[in-house]
Amino acid sequence: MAELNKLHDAIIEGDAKTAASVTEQALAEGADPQLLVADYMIKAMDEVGRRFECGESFVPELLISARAMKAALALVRPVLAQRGAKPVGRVVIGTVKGDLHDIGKNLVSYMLEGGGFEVTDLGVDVAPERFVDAVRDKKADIVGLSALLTTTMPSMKNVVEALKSEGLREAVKVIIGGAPVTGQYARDIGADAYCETAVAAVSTARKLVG
Ligand code: B1M
Repeated sequence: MAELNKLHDAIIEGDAKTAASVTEQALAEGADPQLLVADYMIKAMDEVGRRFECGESFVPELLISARAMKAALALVRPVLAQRGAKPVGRVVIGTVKGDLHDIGKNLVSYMLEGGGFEVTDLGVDVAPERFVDAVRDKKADIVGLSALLTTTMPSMKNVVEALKSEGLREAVKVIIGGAPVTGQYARDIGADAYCETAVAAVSTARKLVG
């Protein structure tokens, strides 16, 4: 049996090779991919964040941990995607302008795919007009916005405003998330929902598409 605590520790230590091999073994043994993400990967990144915040580690450590997390996520993604059958809705998702954090956004994207949504991921540093164009082109039911910096949160409001001025606001639901974001902020900017976690994003998206 794969030793899942090794996955947690490998992400903290930035050991991408071990993170990937433990994930691969666990999946081959039939481990639940959502459990791997929620109980080991996210918890490891929480610890990475805590160490950074209290000055025990610095940006290079963050980067190698992020790389290890991505290596493990890349293996989980196709397994989650296989779970979805007929798309239950279309989602356009991205990290807002000025913001390069993509781990949380990727998790949300993969979980939504696993939950049966067709997801178009625009990546990071996405300008409001790119969200608007993608919503129109993909005929999206939901647009998902992620922000990890207090300085980039206002870009979420800019997306809502851009959707309004292009006459698309009534056609699409807006969900937002990311560590500094709150339910109050969602209400303030006129988004439809705030989701604290990737798992919550799936249940919220399902409710929003009825
Ligand atoms: Co940055 N960073 N970072 N960083 N980084 C934070 C966010 C910070 C809180 C650290 C700190 O100082 N305490 C701080 C922000 C402070 C603030 O604004 N209040 C910060 C800073 C300051 C910066 C830089 C400015 C640092 C610098 O250069 N001096 C810089 C900014 C770059 C930029 O974006 N322009 C920067 C850079 C980086 C790295 C590149 C080194 C790296 C990112 C690597 C990458 O993403 N590819 C990084 C990291 C790793 C972090 C921390 C440590 C971890 C973020 C993370 O991946 N968490 C973070 C500290 C922290 O959060 N404790 C920090 C794990 C992830 C699973 O959680 O993203 O919260 P999270 O996603 C969750 C939920 O929030 C939710 O679901 C996810 C899973 O359940 N969620 C959604 C997220 N999006 C959602 C969307 C939804 C729904 C739910 O619907 C659409």
